[in-house]
Amino acid sequence: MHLGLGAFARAHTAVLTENAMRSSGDFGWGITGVTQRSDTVARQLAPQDGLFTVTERGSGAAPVRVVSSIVEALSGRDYPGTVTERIAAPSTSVVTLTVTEKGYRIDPRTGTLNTADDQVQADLAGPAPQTAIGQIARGIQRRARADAGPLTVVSCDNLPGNGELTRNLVHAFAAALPAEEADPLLSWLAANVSFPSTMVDRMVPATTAGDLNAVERELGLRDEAAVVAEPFLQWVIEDNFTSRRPRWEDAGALFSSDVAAWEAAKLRLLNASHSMLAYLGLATGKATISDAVGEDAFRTACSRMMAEDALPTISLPAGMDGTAYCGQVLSRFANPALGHTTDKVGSDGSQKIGLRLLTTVRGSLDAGREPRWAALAVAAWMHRVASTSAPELNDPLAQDLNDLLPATRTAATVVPALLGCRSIFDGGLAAHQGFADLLIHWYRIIDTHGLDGLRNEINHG
Ligand code: CS2
Repeated sequence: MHLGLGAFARAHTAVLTENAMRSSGDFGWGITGVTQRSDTVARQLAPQDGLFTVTERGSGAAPVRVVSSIVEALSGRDYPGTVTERIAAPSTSVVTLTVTEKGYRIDPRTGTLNTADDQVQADLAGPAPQTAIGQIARGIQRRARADAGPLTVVSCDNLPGNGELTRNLVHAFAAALPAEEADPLLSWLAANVSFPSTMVDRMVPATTAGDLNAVERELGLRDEAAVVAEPFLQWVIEDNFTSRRPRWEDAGALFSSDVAAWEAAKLRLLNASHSMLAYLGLATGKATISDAVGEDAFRTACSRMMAEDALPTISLPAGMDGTAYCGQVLSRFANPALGHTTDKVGSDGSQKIGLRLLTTVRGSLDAGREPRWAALAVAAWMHRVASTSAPELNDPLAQDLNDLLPATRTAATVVPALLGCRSIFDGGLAAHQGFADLLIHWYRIIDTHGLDGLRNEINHG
C-alpha cells in the first residue's frame, strides 16, 4: 500500500519497488496507491492500468521508462472503506507513505497528534478515515480483528525520525479511541507493527502541460500520469521490518542503523538550501531553483549557510562526506532541465522552516554562534509571507500568518509579528534579541534594496 500517490511517490517508491523486483527476481509485489485529498492521480492512472512513465532530466538522464509496479490506484477520499480493507488484507505487508509534512496533522506545540483537527476528530468518530494517520490506524484495527499478520509502516516524508513520529501519531490516534477499541488496538500495534525511519531523496517537480506534450512526442502515447525527475535517487532505510518486504537493497536502497543522522543532514543541508533559494528567488523574480542558484550571490549564501551554520550542528552519518555532499546538492539544484519552481518549493513554509532552518538556528545560538545565513533564509520566508495575500500563499497556516501581520509592513513590524507565531517559533527563539536583529537586518535589505542590496551584502558584508 502507498498512501499519497503524488509525483514524488511515483518517481521514487514505485520506481525503486519495480527495480527491486527486476534485480531480485522476486516479482510477487504490487502497489495499491491511494490518493489523499484530490483524486486526480487515481483518475489518471486507473484507465492506464496503473502504468505511467518516468522521464529523467539532466546530465546522465536515462531514457523514458514505463513503470508497472502500481497495480491499483484508489481515491482514498471516495473509497475509505477499500483503503482500510486493503491495509487489513493478509496479502498486504508494507504500507509506505508520502503525504507531506502537513499530512501528519501534528500539533506543533506538543509534537503529537492534533486531536483538535476537524478531520482527525471525524476519523476518530467513524470507520471511514480521510487522514493518513486515521487510514493507517483504522486499517490496522481491521487487520487486528481479522488477525491478518504483522505489518510494517514506512514513512517517506522529509521529517526527522519519521518512523518514530508516525508510530507516536498512530499510537496517539489509537489511545484517543474509546477504551474498548483503544486497548486491543494498542496491544496489537505493540506486538505486530513496526515503523522504520527512512530518508528519501529525489527532486521531482510538478508535471506541467509542456512535460506531458514532450513525453507524448517521445513515447508516441499520451500519458496523463507522467512524471519528470532528476536522475539522482536515494533511499536510506532503518532495518526494522516485522513483515515481508521487496528487496529494495537490490535496487540500491541503503539499510542503515543511522537513518536519523542521514535525515538530519538532508533536512539541514539540502532541504534548508532548497527553501533558502526558493524564498530568495521569490523575492527577486526568479521562477525556478536553477535560476536562483545561478545567481552567484545566492549560491554563495547557500554554501555559507551549509558550511558555517548547518554543518557544525550536525553529526554526519558514517560514509557521508559533508563538503562533497554540499557541492553535490548545489549542482543538483543547478540542473536547468528540471524546471523545479521556487513557488512549489516555497509552498507550505510554515511546515518546513522549523525542521529545515530553525534547527540550525537553535543549534548555532546554543553554541554561541551567529546563524547569519540561516537567518537570511528565514527573513526571506518572512518577506514571502508579508508580500503575498493569504489566498495566494500556498500554506496551511496562510490565514493565521496573515492575521498576525501589521497593516504597515516594514522590517521592524513584520519580523516581531511573525516571530509571534507559536506554531513555528518557540518562546525562547522568539525572545532572542540577536536572532530578531539578524532577521530585521536581512529583511530590510530584501525589502528595500532587493537583488542589488542582497548581492552587495552577501558578497561584501
Ligand atoms: C523540496 C523537496 O518541495 C520541497 O520542499 O525541498 O521536495 C525536495 O525536492 C526533496 O526533498 C528532494 O529529495
